[in-house]
Amino acid sequence: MRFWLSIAWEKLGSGNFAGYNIVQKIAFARSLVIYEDFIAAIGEARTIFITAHVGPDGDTLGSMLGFKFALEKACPHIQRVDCVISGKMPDAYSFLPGIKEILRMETASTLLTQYDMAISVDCGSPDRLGLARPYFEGAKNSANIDHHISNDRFGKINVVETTAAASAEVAFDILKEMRIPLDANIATCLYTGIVTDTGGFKYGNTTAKVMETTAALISAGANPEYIFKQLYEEQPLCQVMLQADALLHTRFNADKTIGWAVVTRELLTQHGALDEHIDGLVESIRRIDSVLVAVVFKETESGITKISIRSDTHDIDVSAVMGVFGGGGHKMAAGCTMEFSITDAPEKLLPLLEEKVRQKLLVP
Ligand SMILES: [Mn+2]
Repeated sequence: MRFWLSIAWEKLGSGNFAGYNIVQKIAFARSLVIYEDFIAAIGEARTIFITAHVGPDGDTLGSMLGFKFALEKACPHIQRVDCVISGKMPDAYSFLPGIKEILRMETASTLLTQYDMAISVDCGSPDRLGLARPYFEGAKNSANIDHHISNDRFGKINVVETTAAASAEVAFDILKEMRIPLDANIATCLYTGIVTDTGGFKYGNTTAKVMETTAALISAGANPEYIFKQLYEEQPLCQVMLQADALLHTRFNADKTIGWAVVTRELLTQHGALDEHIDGLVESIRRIDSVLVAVVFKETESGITKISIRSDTHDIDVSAVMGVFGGGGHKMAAGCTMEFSITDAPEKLLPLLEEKVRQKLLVP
């Protein structure tokens, strides 16, 4: 431990870390120690299972595939790397290289009964692994690679960097430490993870380190114009119309500091839209000048309600409110699943948000 800390200290003094603030430097020094455990575990593994949370996003898929490409390319001792998710796969990321090789738990028929090593990326809690959970827990060794503040350290090895903007940034740091050279495929996947989790480099998590990482990814072959177009400029008509409809019916509290939209199954059917087409709606509500907290309530197929929530200020921690209902995420972007119907869920959640907003407004 001491040995690694001294190496970390030396590296930090080397001038390669100009973009790091002090919190990031300390986090990096601590991470180096954990990276060693991870790298040693990879060295011993012949079969690897990579999984992530249900309802994967750009960071989830980009990090999974980035790892897959890197391990296959640089670790000849590894015989197979299976990327598997539970539940539906969104269409929006079909441009990612290797995306077709991601298996779905529901239909995968070639999985091993036990893997040497399971890696979970971008997932804060084992509950969110869905059907992949027994494979993660049954593997001989496991690593939990993530950046969510609410992460409950469920792996045997936990590389959880809460100062990182994206799991793809954590993946980049690990690959750098493993001295695996990047190529265009790895870079495209990791770039996608970072661009999606920083909202296109707009959120407060867009640090100098993020920009340095991004620069390295572009140098390695990621094409920002192409990736941006695939992510943001190719929305299906049903998505635009669904969101226009939901936005038109957005409701507000008295002083319009809380805005919420309700998406029922009926509304989705009316527009011929799928659950994934709701992505981005909560940001549209957050963008309204008076809004401090934006919420989207989505009725799920099983009749319970999923919440997606955003805070417009560092002073309101919506991840804590989601924790009350068993959810979590980041301070300014979080979510949960409520065991209430789409009509009851707002009544349960909104008073708690009202209280949070009042507390914030009372402080000068
Ligand atoms: Mn993420």
